[in-house]
Amino acid sequence: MTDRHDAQAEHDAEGQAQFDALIDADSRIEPRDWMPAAYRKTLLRQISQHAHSEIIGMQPEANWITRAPSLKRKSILIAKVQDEAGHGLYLYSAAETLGQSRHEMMDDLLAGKAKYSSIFNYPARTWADMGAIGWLVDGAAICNQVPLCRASYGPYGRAMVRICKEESFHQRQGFEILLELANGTPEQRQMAQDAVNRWYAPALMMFGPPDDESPNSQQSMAWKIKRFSNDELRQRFLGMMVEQVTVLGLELPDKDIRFNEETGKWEHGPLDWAEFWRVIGGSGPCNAQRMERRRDAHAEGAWVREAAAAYAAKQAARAAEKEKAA
Ligand code: FAQ
Repeated sequence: MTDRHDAQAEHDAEGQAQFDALIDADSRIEPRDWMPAAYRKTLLRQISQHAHSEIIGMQPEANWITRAPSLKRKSILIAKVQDEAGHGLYLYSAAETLGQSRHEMMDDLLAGKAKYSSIFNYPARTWADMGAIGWLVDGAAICNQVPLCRASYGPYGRAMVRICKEESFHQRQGFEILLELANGTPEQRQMAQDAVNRWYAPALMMFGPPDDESPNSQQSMAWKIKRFSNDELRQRFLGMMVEQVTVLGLELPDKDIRFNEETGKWEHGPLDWAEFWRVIGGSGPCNAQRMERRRDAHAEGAWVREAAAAYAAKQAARAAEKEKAA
């Protein structure tokens, strides 16, 4: 018993040393490598939350597919929503390499145990919201996710490369929707400004709580999962939006935005963090609706999962028979 215990302790110490060396060298941890249990848990938490966000995030835009103003807009929006489904799948696959099945992750989401991004609990009221979501929400997503391409866990970083390429297209399509509306009739312009007004603060809050209220940031940065803090990325995003909004000819609904010459950082006005925690806690404007729709979609898709499982079982049985005969 003691020998086994000693051998395990020695194995863990060696594993930890190798892990530390890989992190120090800015190298990658791969699924079969030894990793601390807390590193695995943090990754599973972040990657599964991220996957759930992509899947729930399909809803505000899917809501507008049937009402898109032209065939061209409709096909672009369908493609974008499909991309989000694909992002969810890459991310569930990356998370599965850490030892939890997609099935279990989905059960946690449906049971209300797993989080997804706060931003997807806000309603998409008009067509201009498709522009604001693309420009602000996908813009914030890219800003947060480009550094994740260098995340220390290999499968996560690699999934993020493709996701970021697609998010970049998403942001441009959102910007272009707003640009067209901003240069349209006074009503269209007002609709664009109204959408920007409603999505601005929730998009800033997507980056997570302020650094001094972010319990996970420090350790995640030490493990090189996160490369920048929540506030650093929020400030970087704000700087990008300040420039781009001038091209749109619209305004960000924040009188307090300023560039602080001393710190070299962009600053914004106060954000309603009580609202943020309320939304995360399940009491945002659309939480109940989003979860109900997800549960319905899951139930409606049961026959597809059953058919796929039956097909896979048939294939496996056929392959086994072939092997036996050979
Ligand atoms: N919403 O200690 P921290 C997209 C939670 S994808 C909900 O700072 P961390 C694409 C956090 O989980 C958008 N919960 O946490 C798209 C933690 O709770 P826990 C999703 C949030 O992990 C576009 C607690 O608060 N992106 O938009 C949020 O170090 C258009 C304390 O926070 C990602 O998931 C929030 N906004 O930093 C799709 C990116 N913020 O777990 C469709 C990857 C914080 O301890 C249409 N994730 N919390 O119970 C990350 O970069 C990080 O996880 C952060 C949070 C930065 C989100």
